[in-house]
Amino acid sequence: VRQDRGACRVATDAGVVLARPSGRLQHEARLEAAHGPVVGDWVAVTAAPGGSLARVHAVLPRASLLVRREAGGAPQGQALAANVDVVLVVAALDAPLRLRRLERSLALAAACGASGALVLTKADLCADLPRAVRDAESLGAPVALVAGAEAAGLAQVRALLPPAATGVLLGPSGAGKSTLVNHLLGEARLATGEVREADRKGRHTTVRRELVPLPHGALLVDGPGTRELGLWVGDAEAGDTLGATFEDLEALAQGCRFGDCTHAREPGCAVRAALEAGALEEGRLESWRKLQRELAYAVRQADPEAARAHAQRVRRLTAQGWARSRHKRF
Ligand SMILES: Nc1nc2c(ncn2[C@@H]2O[C@H](COP(=O)(O)OP(=O)(O)OP(=O)(O)O)[C@@H](O)[C@H]2O)c(=O)[nH]1
Ligand SMILES: [Mg+2]
Ligand SMILES: [Zn+2]
Repeated sequence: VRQDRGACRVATDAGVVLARPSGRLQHEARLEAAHGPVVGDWVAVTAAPGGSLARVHAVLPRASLLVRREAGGAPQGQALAANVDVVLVVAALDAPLRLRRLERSLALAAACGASGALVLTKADLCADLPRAVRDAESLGAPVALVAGAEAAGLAQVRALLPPAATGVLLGPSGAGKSTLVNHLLGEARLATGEVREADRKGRHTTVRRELVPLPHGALLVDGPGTRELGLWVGDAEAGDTLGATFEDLEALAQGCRFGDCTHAREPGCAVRAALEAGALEEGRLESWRKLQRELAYAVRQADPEAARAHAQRVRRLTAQGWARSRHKRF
């Protein structure tokens, strides 16, 4: 239910205990971070005699794993939470919505085998509410509109999180994630922080990921604000879809003359036709392309078989390229 430095908190039938992963688990987690226990995991744990830390021996198979690509350095996944049903993408309405970022977060949820929904907070501070809602709804995910502790908004969030479902809040610092949890709890249990007046950004108040049982029976994971969200997939089977976010574009592409249309210069391209007719925004098409590439890369990383096939293809193409350029030159 919570990750601390070097230890974790595990909910057991005897209450929440502090536990440390076994040597073997720690070793595996060093090799591949996602092997270690993360918030939302079911684990096998034994109590330790004499008040020392309990021991986590194994992580049970996961129904889903929310992972993002770690910023910078070698490409690797950072597990955010396990057994996630719904990702609640949180955005505050005291600043313009950044649709591309929301789109990316929804795509990450889909790639990790979870469903995605948008939670727009600070509706009380929004200058043009109808427009914000229209923009958010254009992304094809359910939208909840929250204004502080106002009951209607909280009911919308609860409707996205059925009892026994596990949700994760995903959004930048200052978006109001912890505030939302507190309102759902009906008490100020989690720390919240003021945003900076100048740019409405938060101050990274929440520093640990934590799973909170809500009174209506759902579980909700709060955590530090996330700015960069690189696509990654929890396991090879889960992710080969960008989900509902791009369903309209995928349907459009079905109308292209060629099955492998890249929507660049091919004749009979339905996607370009929609662009030219003004029915589709260039930025959205770019975002779709970029996320498709990122997803394909992430799937290859998760699936050694696919990675090998890709490497072979690249080698073959490069060899052909070499052969062709030699042919040209001599
Ligand atoms: N007016 C208004 N303010 C809100 C609302 N939700 C949150 N806030 C304020 O926004 C600020 C940031 O809220 P937090 O809940 O700490 O934000 P957070 O997303 O948890 O931020 P980090 O923990 O830093 O990632 C606080 O001052 C809240 O009181 C809302 O619906 N309306
Ligand atoms: Mg917080
Ligand atoms: Zn096309």
